[in-house]
This record gives sequence, structure tokens and C-alpha cells, in this order.
Amino acid sequence: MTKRKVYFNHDGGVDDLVSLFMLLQMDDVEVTGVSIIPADGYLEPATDASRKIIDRFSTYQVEVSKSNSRGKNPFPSDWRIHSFYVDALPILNESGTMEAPLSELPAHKHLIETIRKTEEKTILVFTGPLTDLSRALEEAPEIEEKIEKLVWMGGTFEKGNVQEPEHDGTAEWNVYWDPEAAYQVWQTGIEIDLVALESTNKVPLTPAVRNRWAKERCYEGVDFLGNCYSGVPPLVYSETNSTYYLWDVLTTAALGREELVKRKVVQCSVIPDGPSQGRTILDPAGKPVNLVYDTDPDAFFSYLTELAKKAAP
Ligand code: AGV
Ligand code: CA
Repeated sequence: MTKRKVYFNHDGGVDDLVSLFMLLQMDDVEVTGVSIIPADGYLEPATDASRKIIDRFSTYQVEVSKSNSRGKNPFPSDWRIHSFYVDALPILNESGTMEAPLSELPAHKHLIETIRKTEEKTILVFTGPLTDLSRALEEAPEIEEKIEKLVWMGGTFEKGNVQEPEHDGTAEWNVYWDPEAAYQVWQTGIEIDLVALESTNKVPLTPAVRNRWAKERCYEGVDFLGNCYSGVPPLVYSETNSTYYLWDVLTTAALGREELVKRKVVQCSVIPDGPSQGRTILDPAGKPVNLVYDTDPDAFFSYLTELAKKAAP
């Protein structure tokens, strides 16, 4: 089987790290590199957790790289702290070692190098802001030809999830952290699968989902899911600013099993500054993207559990 070549850039949230775990289990995917941007997580624990997940759950070696990018609008530290919880999980620290190689290059250069040295075209999966991609394209515009497509968790055409002073609430956080970067990527010809809040809103973390994982914790991979998600707040009665969804995990699942989601082409642009900065907005003159707007939650959660059981039976 020829495997699809996937480069993964994430920002250290619980669902980012679970996404890495998932990508490593997909039979027809080879992860060619992983990089970490310190947006919704802290750089050191998110990088260490990534290397430990590769050590524990991958059947092949993957090189990891740290980003030196900085955003415009920082994430709340209450959310970023989650990266420490995952890094501290006993299952990731049993061996007491960290073997997955760490690149000397910062993420945007690591991305350029990995795309160049991969013979086939690369699929990019980004589950944080687009800063490293935007910098890579600025430094080496010719890599665009070797990018198959970008699968990105970002954006919304409905209600945003940013509740911050000086903002009107229309943006999704991954766009808002660095609106200029998303704006720049929108100026390229790269094909984009946009996994927006429209679809991720359908997959909240709930007590029922947690109970399902608890029942099957005899599988080490399912126990890992349960432990990862024990550190973040579920949807119980009504949504709060902290309610956790499986945003990034749906994004990786949409790559692993395409029929789990519904897509449609929409033309849109990104607002780079001002009170709506980071908003993705329908625009007949804008870039056509494949909007992932719906999913079947049952099928999604079954797929997730299936992969987790495969990882560590
Ligand atoms: O906007 C969703 C993105 C996803 O990439 N992140 C979390 C996911 O990793 C930011 C975010 C929005 N609301 C959050 C977020 C919350 N309540 N807790 C943590 N992160
Ligand atoms: Ca994320």
C-alpha cells in the first residue's frame, strides 16, 4: 500500500495531542513530521508530550520540531495549561525516556525541509494557527507545488468562539491567534479542507462520551483517551467559554475516513485586522474552500474508539 504523506502542525491542546495519537494509527497514512506551535499550549510540555506519544504509540519514527512563531492574540493560560496535564500522564512516562528525534530547525524551516525531501506531494494537517505555514510559504514559495492540500481546523460562518475585549465575537480562535497568517495563506492556490465550528459543534465532550471510554478502559489506547479528556470541561447543561469539543480530532478523522463528514465548496475571505479580525466571511470574490460543515457524531466516536483499540489492545 502506498501511504499518504502527512505533515502535522499542532498547538498542544488536549485534542491536538489526541489527534497526533490518531494519525499515528492510520494504516494508509505516514506522518512525515510533526511540529508544535505554542498557541493553545506551552511549547515544552506540548513538545515533550508529542515525542512521548510517538514513542509509546507509533510503529515508526517521526521527527519533531518546535516553532519559534509568536501570535498576535494570545490564548488564555487556563487553556494552555492543559498541555502539562497530558505530558504528565503516567502512561507516557512509564519508560522514563524520550526517543523521538527533535529537529534543530524551527517549525517553518522543518516544514520546508520535510516537504522538499518527501518525493510525493504532502498533505498538511494543521490544528492550530497557520503562522508556520505562512512563514514557510514566504521563505520558500515553490513548496506550494508540493502541497497536496491543507486540512485545517479553523474558521466559522456562524457564531465565533472568541470572547475577548476589543473583539466582536465573530472569529474562531485558530484564525484569531494570527489573522494575518490565515489571510496570507488565503492568497495562495493551496486547496483547503476547512473543518469549521459548524461541524465541530456536533462533537462536544460529554459525560456520556467519557463513560463510554471508561467502560472500555481495559484497552490501553481507550484508557489513554479517557485520561487525556479528564483534564478538560465537558458539555453538561449548557455551553460555557471553556466547554470542550473534539475540534481537532474531527479534523484528523475527516482525513482518516473521508465519509464521516459532509463538505461543500464555499467562497470566502479572512478579515486580517480590526474588531472582526480572524473572521472567515462568505465572499463571492473570495477563495473557494471545501467547508466541512456536518458530521455523524455516532460514526465519528465509533471510529475514534476503533483506532484507539488498535493502538494498544
Ligand atoms: O477553536 C478551537 C481550537 C482547536 O484547535 N482550540 C481548541 C482546539 O485545539 C481553541 C479553543 C477554543 N475554545 C477552547 C479552546 C476551549 N474552551 N478550551 C481550549 N481551547
Ligand atoms: Ca488546536
